[in-house]
Amino acid sequence: MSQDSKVQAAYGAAQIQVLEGLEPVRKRPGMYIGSTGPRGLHHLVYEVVDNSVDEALAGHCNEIIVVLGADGSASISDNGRGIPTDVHPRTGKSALETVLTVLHAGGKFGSGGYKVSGGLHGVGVSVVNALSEWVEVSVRRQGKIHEQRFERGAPIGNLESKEQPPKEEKQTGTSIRFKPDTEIFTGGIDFDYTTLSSRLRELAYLNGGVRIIFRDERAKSLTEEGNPYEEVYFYEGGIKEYVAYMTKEKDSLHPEIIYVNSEKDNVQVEAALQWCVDAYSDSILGFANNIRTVDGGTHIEGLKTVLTRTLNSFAKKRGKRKDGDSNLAGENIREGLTVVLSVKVPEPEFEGQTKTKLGNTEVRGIVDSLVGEALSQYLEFNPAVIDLILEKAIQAFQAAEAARRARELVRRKSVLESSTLPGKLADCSSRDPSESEIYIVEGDSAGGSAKQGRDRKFQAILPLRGKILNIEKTDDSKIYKNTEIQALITALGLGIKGEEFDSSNLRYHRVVIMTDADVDGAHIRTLLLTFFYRYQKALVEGGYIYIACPPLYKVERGKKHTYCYNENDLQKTISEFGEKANYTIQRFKGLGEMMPKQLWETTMDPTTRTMKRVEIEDALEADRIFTILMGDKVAPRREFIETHSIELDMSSLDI
Ligand code: 0RA
Repeated sequence: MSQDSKVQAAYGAAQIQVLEGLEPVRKRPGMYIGSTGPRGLHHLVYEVVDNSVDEALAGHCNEIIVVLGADGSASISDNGRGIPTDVHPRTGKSALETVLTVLHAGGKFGSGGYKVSGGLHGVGVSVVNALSEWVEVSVRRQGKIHEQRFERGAPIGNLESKEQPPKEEKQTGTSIRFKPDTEIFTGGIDFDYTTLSSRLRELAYLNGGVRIIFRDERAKSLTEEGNPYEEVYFYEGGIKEYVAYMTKEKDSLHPEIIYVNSEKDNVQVEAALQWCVDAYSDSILGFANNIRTVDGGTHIEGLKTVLTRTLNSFAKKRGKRKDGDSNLAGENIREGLTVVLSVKVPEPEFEGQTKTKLGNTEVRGIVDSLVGEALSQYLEFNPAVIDLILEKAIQAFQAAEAARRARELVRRKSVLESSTLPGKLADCSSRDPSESEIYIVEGDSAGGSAKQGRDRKFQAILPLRGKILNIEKTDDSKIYKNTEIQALITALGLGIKGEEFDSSNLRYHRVVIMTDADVDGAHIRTLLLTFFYRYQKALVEGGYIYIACPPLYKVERGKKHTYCYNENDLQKTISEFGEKANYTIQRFKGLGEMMPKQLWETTMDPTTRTMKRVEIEDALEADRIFTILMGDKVAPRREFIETHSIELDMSSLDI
């Protein structure tokens, strides 16, 4: 055999092996990327980005550029060392080709250290290759540019190498461009800007000093001037800046964010903590190897334990608690606390159905001891800070005690647990919560229209008078004394604040907030949302809360009429109706002005109405927004309302 044909034969054999190697991925993509829907699609980008982040974690890369191409491709470039291109003597293939065509090959070439890969993602770039119509890889390394193309997993031709232009000789890096395969992603391959930008921003926070540039070159995203839309995420302060962002609307209890960054037994622990004055809940955000651990795990357990122990010990030392006093509870100490905790573990174990809970038992003790040391040291040197934190925790402790007493009182009177429904509730006749809905309306006159207009079989009406209490600013004991809130709690079957939510007690599976389409209405709606969010977050998370969309105008011409839900609608209708002497416009100032039948037709009839389901896309963003809207700081609230014009467009609230 000639040299040439030998090479060809070897190449042919290798190619077959490759196809066999990646075939299972194309056959059962779900096994590798979870789904072939939008989640799986975005997973492809994360997979490649994770490799660049690994290169950054190893200290060889500080810039990652992600571009969504006009042709439907995504490209991820970094200035790392570049994937090695030398030929492996046994496989006869370059390292690059191996990484792209052999399952799980990525790690073998790595230099150890922490890897994002191996965690939730970590299936390897070869999976991206297998599920792409094509992939183009370009590597700058050792003064050369090496390029290779793949189609549906198979190499098209050999690795081509050419000299780098002399000026760029020292530049190194990897660029991977791919177009997801529509044969696999049958639901479409349209990347969502917000989904990707949130994750990229998060990665930039978690890896301080790494610059992530995100550019969208797709036609639909071009700016008015016709340029691609571009954002740069770069946070030198890392998670410290993350905490600063999360708390920027709140009043901080201490001027400096408490920051811990150390390592023990190869586990790296980074934490940033900030207590704020007027926040009642805590936000602890955990990550392991850059992956958000939604369900917590050993790192979070370690953090909570050490916070409780350290602060109780300071409370004694500083004479704030006497020997006989009971300890401050973890919740008391964490009130108003925002933390980002990011650990990097060599061999992470992710547990739970969604693999978002860190399982490594050794991490609990490591976080406990490292955070404990740093926190104690910081607090020793900042007695004013510890006193403020303790004061807040003790207040929380006392409020919790008061609330407990109030709750017991309430329980004894069995207001919450009795079956006596509030007098002003016009209940529906159905007893099946899954088909029942309750409309919460403002005032008796709107309540009257709604009662007459409803379908009483499955629609209940609860009119509330005036503005309900602002729960952000109130402690628990007051909540139970407020009659409007009591009515809400009993009508819905909510139980005690913060206690495990039992959806089987919920009396209606659709809770509809129906307020006037004006500023007051918007305010009441926000108060109600805040109430649900703070009182029983699971209600919002479970998708039980809805917002009714009543019309603003009725345009009438002769026997024909149209309802308009916003200014746009109105303009469109007017231009369709033509000459002005031809039609009349009625503007509804409130729900109470509508005839019951009108209210039914436009807002309550399931076959014709539109309703918005309230979702917590991002609980933290919601928390931030609630703080802006409900907190004491007036300036940010005004600014927010002005820029988001919440009266007109609830969807911009993202809650
Ligand atoms: C294997 C070994 C080395 C780097 C990489 C892979 C690598 C992979 C990707 C994927 C995207 N960007 C990347 N950057 C690097 C180490 C190479 C060396 O020792 O020089």
